[in-house]
Amino acid sequence: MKDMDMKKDTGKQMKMPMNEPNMKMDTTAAEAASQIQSKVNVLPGKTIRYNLFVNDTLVNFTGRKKRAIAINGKIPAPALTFTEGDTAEIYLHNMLHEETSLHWHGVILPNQADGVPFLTTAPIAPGETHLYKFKVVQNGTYWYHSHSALQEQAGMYGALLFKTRDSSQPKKSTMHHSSMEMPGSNELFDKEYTVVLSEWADEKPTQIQRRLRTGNDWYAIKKGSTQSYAEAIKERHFKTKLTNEWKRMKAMNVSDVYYNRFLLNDKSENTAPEFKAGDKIKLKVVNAGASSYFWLGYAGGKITVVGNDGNDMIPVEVSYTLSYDGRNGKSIYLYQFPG
Ligand SMILES: [Cu+2]
Repeated sequence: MKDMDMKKDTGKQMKMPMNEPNMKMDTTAAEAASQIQSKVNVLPGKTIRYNLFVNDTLVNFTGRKKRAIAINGKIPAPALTFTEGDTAEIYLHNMLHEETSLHWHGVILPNQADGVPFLTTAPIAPGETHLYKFKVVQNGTYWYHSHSALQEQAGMYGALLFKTRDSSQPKKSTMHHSSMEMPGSNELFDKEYTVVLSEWADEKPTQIQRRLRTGNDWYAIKKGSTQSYAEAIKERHFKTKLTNEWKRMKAMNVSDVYYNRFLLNDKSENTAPEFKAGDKIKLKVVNAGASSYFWLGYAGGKITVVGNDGNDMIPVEVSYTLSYDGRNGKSIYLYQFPG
C-alpha cells in the first residue's frame, strides 16, 4: 500500500471552523466537535519507526508446549512508545503462513491505517510487509492487536503508549466540560510501569470457539461453577434455573471460558524488584484479555486512578478498580506506595 498523506487528514480536523458565525451546528454537534478539538493536538514531532516481525512460536505457560503467535519473539508484543505529535511508521512483516493484521485500539487515525481486514485495511498476506503510518494526535495508554481470525487470543497483543508532549501543562478534561482543568497528573509519580493483563488457554482458540458455540457445560465444570437442579430447588430458584436454561444462560455466567493461566506481562506471577518502598509509580494497565475482567488492588493500601480509556481524569482514590476486557482495556492507574 502507498504511503498515506497524513498531514492532509489531521489538518482537516484542526481547521474545523468552530467559531465561524456562518457555521450552524446544533448544541450537541458543537459540543462533540469541541470535545474532539480538545482531544486532538497536532504538535510537531519526530518520525518513530518500528519493525514488527510476526512469527509462529512455541510457549510453555503450563508445562506443555503450545503453538502461539509472537511479535519480535515476544508475548505480549513489544510496547510501542510515541510522543504526541510524532509520526508513527510501523512496518509489519508477516512471517506466518496465514494472513495477519494489526489494529490500533482506540487510536485516532485515518481509516487506511486502522488495520481491520475487509473493512479499513486489506489483510496482509504471508510474506508481505505492510506500513502503518499515522500522526499521533493523542496521549495516553492504548493497545494494539491482530484483527485476523483468532490471532489475538494466540498472543498477538501489546501496549501502545503515547506520551504527553508537554507534561508540565495541566491538561483539559475531554470527558465533560472542556473548561475543566485536570491536575498535571505527571507530577504525582516518579516512575512508570506498564502492565499488560491477558489470559492463556492451552486449548486452541478455534477449539474454544467451537465449544462455546455448542453451549455445553464443560468450562463451568472445569471452573466448579455448575449448579444442579437439586441445588436450585433447595435455594428456591428452580423457576429461575429453568428460565435461564431456556435462554441458554449458565448458572454463573460471568465468564464463559476456562483459562489455564492469567498473565501479567509474560508470567502468571510477576515481580518488579526495581521499585523501592516510597516510590510513586504510575502503572499503565492494558487489559488485553479476550473475555476477562480483572480487579486491580494494592495490598499496601489505596490506589489512585488517574486515567481511564486513554483519557486523564480527575484522580479518584479507591481500594479496587475494575479493568475491563479487551474492548475497553486501556487504563492508567497510579499506585501510591507508602513513603
Ligand atoms: Cu481492539
